[in-house]
Amino acid sequence: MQRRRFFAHALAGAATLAAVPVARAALLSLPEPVSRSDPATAGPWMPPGVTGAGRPYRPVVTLNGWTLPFRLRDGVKEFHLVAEPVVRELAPGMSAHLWGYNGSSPGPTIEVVEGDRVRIFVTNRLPEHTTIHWHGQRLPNGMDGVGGLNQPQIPPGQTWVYEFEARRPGTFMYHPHADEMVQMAMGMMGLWITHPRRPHPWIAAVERDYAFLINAFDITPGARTPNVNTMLEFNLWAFNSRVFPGIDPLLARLGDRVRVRIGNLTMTNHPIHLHGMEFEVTGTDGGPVRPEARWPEVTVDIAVGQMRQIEFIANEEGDWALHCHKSHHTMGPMGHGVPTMIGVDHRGLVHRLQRLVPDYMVMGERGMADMGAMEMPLPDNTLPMMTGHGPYGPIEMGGMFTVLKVRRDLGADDRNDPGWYRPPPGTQAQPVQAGLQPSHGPAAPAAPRPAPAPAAPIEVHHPTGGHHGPHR
Ligand SMILES: [Cu+2]
Repeated sequence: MQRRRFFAHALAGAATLAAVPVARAALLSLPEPVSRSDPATAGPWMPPGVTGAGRPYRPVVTLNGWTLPFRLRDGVKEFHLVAEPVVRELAPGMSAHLWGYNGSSPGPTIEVVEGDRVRIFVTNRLPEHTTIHWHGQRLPNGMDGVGGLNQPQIPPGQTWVYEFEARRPGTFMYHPHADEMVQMAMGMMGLWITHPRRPHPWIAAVERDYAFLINAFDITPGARTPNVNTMLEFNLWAFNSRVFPGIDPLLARLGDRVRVRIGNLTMTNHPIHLHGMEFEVTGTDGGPVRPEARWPEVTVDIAVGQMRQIEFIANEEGDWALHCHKSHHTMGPMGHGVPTMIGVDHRGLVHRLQRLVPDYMVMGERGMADMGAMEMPLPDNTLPMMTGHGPYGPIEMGGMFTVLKVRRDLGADDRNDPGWYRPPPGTQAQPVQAGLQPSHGPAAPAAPRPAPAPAAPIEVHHPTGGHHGPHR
């Protein structure tokens, strides 16, 4: 009892001072750490029987991620994060040896309500020291997590505790502020969502609330561990440490108001582009944006270290692309040194080269679209440059790309992938039929023209015929 009381006192003191190590005796009372390595999107998590200090909220869905359960003790929400090496499947066919939290990279999402008192235990199971910085939060300076500045770094094997009040509603993140370049290149980061305590004039109620972090890795084809010194030449562009086609789709019922919270922890900016509907930026890591300060967009550039919260009404049915608009960021690993081969005549060269390099193949003499369908010899544990199949063939993407699926027949909160969209007849691009004339073309020339040769019958391909059934 005395030990426990001492522990409580230590924590009460800590709340006004700084992150502190947890005494060995107190480890017994730590919340059991919860771990999850499954890369599938977990359903939204609501604390059983607890809504915290605030009103019930609509929980967020972390794309290919999950929300960390907490323990409520004396009115404080207690979380336990474990910084540790993890194995993350980036997409089917490739796993990476990363660092993360509680079995996954990114770590689990922390989801609380404005005004909640939050206590986070951090156990360091990495081979080197770490800290956690709570990006965007109002908190006591000693809880800000900058190693050397606000606290000593947390040595391997120790558990430290942070405690503060979640003062502002909004979209935030957490990441180390210790050996940052290495630890973030290895995948250490997570989301933090603070829901408003009461109806907020600048925060709309939404039917769907999604969140993900943008991250990037440089993993040599065939290897599993990121190169941690890379500054610009990353080759795996990810949402929540997943690359297309490993990124789950976002689902919405026709008419839903949808919020997507996106944070960027890479080394470059990412213009995130949504097809089909325009959106507004309704919040940043600085908090909700006043409605009169918003404007419509279809692309939002997210700079390094920024978070953007976009919202739209999903009132157009279909499968709408959601992706980074930097075309290299929707590609898998590629050789930047490959020369442009468009127009080069390779005839007679290939078999001579293959005597020297057995795997040699001609690439790109007609553009690179062929690569989307190509079975190339790749090292083990390596993703192709362009991949992913849709109902009409290769999607020719490979990085920061996913699909927003808007459906009329989806139930409220239904999270089952409805498969690919089938456009109603007459609403899809299709090949032109032979003999078809433009209906509003220019006036016919006065000069006589030679009679056209009889047109050969042209087979009309109806793209809907290629439907491959629901995609899982
Ligand atoms: Cu990008």
